[in-house]
Amino acid sequence: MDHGCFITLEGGEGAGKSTLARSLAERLRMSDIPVDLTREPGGSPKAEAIRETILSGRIKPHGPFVEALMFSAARIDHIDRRIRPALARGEWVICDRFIDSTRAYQGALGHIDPALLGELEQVTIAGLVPDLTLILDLDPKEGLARAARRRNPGEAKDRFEGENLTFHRKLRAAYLAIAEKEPERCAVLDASLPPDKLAQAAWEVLCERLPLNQDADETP
Ligand code: T5A
Repeated sequence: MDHGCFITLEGGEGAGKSTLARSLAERLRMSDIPVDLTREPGGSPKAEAIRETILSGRIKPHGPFVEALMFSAARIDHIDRRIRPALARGEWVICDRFIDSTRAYQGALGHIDPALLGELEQVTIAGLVPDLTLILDLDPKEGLARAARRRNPGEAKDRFEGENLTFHRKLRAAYLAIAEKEPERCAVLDASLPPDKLAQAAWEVLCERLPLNQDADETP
């Protein structure tokens, strides 16, 4: 293959995206597929600096559109410096969060005009649409509990973990609406499954939808 596949993982707080991303990367590498595992916001030095600014909550007072601009600025650098070069080298890229996070958190929850956000998205990604997006669906109470258990003692909640349960319930609905609107790109996974079962379910989706030449029934 002369161009790698681009996979994104999406979902609410503590849904298990990072855990699943690591597991899928390991399994692809075992299949001799080179993988670049990355995340948003972040993934390149400049984007990581913007991540720190946004997640500290310093941008929150400026409102959701300014936050969307900041996420987009980080995304442009990440795409140019890391994602496109990796795909061009034939690597597969697994990205922990991408455009759907902006659509859900800033768009649906921040009530930004969808047409305006759509234009910003087009300028930002310039045609780089994921080949596959796995949406990890989980009761937000469970996701927030997982995120809380993982925090170090004394560590504060980040900008979005600090939002109330209603926010996180709406977020879950926003993700499911995206999946319903774009079923060819998105697959919803039951993130209440234990990590190994979730990884197997995700692997089966990869085998079904991407050019893997693997037997989907094979266990790791
Ligand atoms: N954001 C981001 C926007 O608002 N707009 C945007 O455009 C973008 C790109 C990023 C924040 O920025 C927002 C969204 C976010 O609020 P982040 O620190 O990257 O912040 O946070 P998250 O992406 O939410 O990642 P988390 O680290 O909170 O959660 P994950 O990655 O979903 O979960 P993970 O894998 O770290 O697991 C959490 C805990 O649960 C356990 C793990 O061991 C860990 O302790 N776990 C499981 N337990 C049971 N069953 C499973 N299947 C499990 N999988 C993991």
